[in-house]
Amino acid sequence: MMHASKISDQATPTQIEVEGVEIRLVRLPLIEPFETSFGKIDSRLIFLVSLNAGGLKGWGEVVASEQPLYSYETVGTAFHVIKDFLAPAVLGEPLTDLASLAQRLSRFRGHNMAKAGLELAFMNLLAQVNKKSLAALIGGERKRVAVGVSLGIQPTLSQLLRRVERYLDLGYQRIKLKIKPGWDNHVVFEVRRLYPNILLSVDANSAYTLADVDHLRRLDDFDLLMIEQPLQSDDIVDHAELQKRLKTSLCLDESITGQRQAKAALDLESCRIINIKIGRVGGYSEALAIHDLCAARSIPVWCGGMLESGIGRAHNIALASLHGFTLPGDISASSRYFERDLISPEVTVASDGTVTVPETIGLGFEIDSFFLERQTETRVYLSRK
Ligand code: OSB
Ligand code: MG
Repeated sequence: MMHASKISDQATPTQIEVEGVEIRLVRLPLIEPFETSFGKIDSRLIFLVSLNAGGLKGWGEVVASEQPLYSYETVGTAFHVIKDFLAPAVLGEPLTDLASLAQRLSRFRGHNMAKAGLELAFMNLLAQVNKKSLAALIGGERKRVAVGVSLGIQPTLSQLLRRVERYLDLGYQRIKLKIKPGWDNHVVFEVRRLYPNILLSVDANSAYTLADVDHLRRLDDFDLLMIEQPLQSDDIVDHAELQKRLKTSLCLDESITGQRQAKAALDLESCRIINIKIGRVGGYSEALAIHDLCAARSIPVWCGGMLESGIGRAHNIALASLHGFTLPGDISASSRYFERDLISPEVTVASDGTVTVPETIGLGFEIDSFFLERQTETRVYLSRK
């Protein structure tokens, strides 16, 4: 297949002997609180994983939050699972490719975000070994990726409208509004009234049930690009029923925890669009498989975000460079969330609403080690026994 991502043909098979795994928790304050239907945060405890091998260091990020609200995983569960199970598995026999890593982690059930942190760090290592950019390593074709912004629930409508205006002025190609009961139809109505032609979507983060179908159907009046994850976080069946009764396309986020769920959702017609988050699906291997599955069925995908630091953001940019990512991703500039990021240069969004895909070897960004050390709250180094 000409356009399939490269899961297995990563240049020459290499033997990578991981000598150490570092886990680091880094606190980054947010420039303003971020509120969704499940809660509100003021800062992000960024979970970094790095792998040392042959004088190289590969960086990954675990996107879990501090509280089990978006998913059952937390910074605490990922810390435990990586330290006690995943890192020892990686520190055993040498690894050859992404598939060998995925295979080794697959015996542990669940904990996708923890697994993804290791896959990200490993792919950053592999990119350096093969002297390629992350995007080139996975077969990404785009030089720039289209981006949109996700706007949290605001205390007032006028505060939301100011933010919509600000991000449109900055060039963002799509506005996504977080919604919940009591902050939905009237808000979407106002935004659509003021901006009749923008790409507009909403994300409910599972705030409704099928009993709300008549309420949700009113969203059909607003020509939305999609309604993201309206129903329960593990549901595929009710979404299929809802999709039948809506004109607007549904997009699944939380429910798609791997390629099996993606296939089931497409077979059942539970959605017409899929949001791919590397962390939620357990890493590159599953993300690439879902991309390829959707591409084969002409289902558009886009790259979701989890308020990542620049390290996770760099991986998202690489992923979104694959040809099937035809809708703007939740990949904002570093400055949309943070006063200062952990990487240099920071991620910036051009006035045409795109982010440039780095072509340099590895991550494509330098780690700002001074700032990284200053913000580090916890650091654990695990090495071969
Ligand atoms: O549902 O896409 C989501 C943030 C945290 C948890 C879940 C979600 C989000 C976002 C923000 O929408 C995406 C981003 O800008 O990183
Ligand atoms: Mg979402």
